[in-house]
Amino acid sequence: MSMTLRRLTRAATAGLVAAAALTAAAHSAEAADTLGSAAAGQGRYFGTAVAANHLGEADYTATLDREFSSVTPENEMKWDATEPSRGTFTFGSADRIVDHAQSQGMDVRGHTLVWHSQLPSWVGSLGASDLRTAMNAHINGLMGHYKGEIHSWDVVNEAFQDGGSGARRSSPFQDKLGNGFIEEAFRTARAADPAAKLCYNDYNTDGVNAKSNAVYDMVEDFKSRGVPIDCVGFQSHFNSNSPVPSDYRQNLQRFADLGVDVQITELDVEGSGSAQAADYTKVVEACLAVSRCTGMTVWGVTDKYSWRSGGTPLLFDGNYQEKPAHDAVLSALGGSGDPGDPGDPGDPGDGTLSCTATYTRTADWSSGYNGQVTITAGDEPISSWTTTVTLPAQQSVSSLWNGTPTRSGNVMTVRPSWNGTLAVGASTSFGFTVAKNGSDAAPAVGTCTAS
Ligand code: G2I
Repeated sequence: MSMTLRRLTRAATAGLVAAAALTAAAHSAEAADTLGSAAAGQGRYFGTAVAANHLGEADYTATLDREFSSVTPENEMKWDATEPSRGTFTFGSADRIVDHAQSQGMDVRGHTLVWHSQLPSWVGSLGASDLRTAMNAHINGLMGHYKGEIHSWDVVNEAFQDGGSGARRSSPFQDKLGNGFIEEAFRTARAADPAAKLCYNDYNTDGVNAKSNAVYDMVEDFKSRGVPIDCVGFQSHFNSNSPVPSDYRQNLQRFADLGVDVQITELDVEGSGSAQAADYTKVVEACLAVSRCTGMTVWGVTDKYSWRSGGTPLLFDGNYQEKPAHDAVLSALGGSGDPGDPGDPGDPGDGTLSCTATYTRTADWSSGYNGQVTITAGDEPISSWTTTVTLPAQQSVSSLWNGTPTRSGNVMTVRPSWNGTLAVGASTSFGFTVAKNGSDAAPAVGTCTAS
């Protein structure tokens, strides 16, 4: 789609997009049972990286549309995808993602304008002056095409070396244009789309270390000289070699204190089960503790398409089932989960065994009555239950069926006979015959305890 056509089309569909956004807002007010709606309740977005070639897969798209409020094209906006030869822009795959996101009322993060990787070879062969011109033309080409449609752009990605030196990474831009290429890219980007938040994005900068210190110094310098920068992206790719740092929140906060937003841009945590869930919780809690942490993006929808698929680092498994990490994130975001969705906080499968006991009088005559207590299992299957029936002082029980009583004074503790095992929400009951002995009062039924 041409630039002009893209803007015209966008204007024509603005009403539709607004309607979709309203639907999303209404949904979030109703029940925070998805990642996106729960995050919205905290004033944050919750996004995912998306690959255009999976959008035709029904389960992929259904999960994406249901759970996420922001998308980042995983590869489709990179230089090799968008300007494979000089001056020829190809936006087909990126447009598919942006159009899809807009049709669902989702925001879009732009990733990424100036990066040493996925860079077509023609860029590396240019001399300094040509390279500067080409870099600015590339920024203008992308940001112009999507002007007004991208909430945040990763203007420069991964420009610092790993390790202790805090030095810049070698790249055609660094090697030929020097440190000043980053500043120039940000200035060009501000002019190209003044509405977009301009981010510097990197990895292994998640805790306080030499690399994050170097980025910090750059941001501090930019802010002091008025170089336009609005946010810093922390990729947050974690595994056992690179765990969630203990000073993660503190690091986010010190950048925020420089006067920029912070965003978690490519989150994934290798692992499974409760350990993975606990790491995700730490990340979400750190972001929520920093008021300028405006949102989080996980680096993919499903484990099976992750760049680290062997490490199962995402929130949905290969069959799009919610993992414990999903439920932990939802819970940390203050969400409550869908009824019937095993594992969601407060919902079936959260591990809490429970039951209720309710009393009714089923028969009545002058000298006696029959009582019945119905036991109903809660959100988990149970294998046994216990409750008490306390009779008024004069009354006495002459018989009891479908339960095993133990008497202590006027208190009967009742356990199952044959009927201890109950499925989720299933009921059984026991009954008893009482001699009134002059008292017609009802017995008191105690709390039901399940095991
Ligand atoms: O490496 C993880 C991420 C680190 N930060 C920047 C991100 O842009 C980066 O994303 C990954 C994508 O998730 C991968 O999907 O970037 C990789 C390349 O640098 C992407 O991998 C590439 C493969 O290397 C190519 O062979 C493949 O053609 O994905 C391409 C498209 O599927």
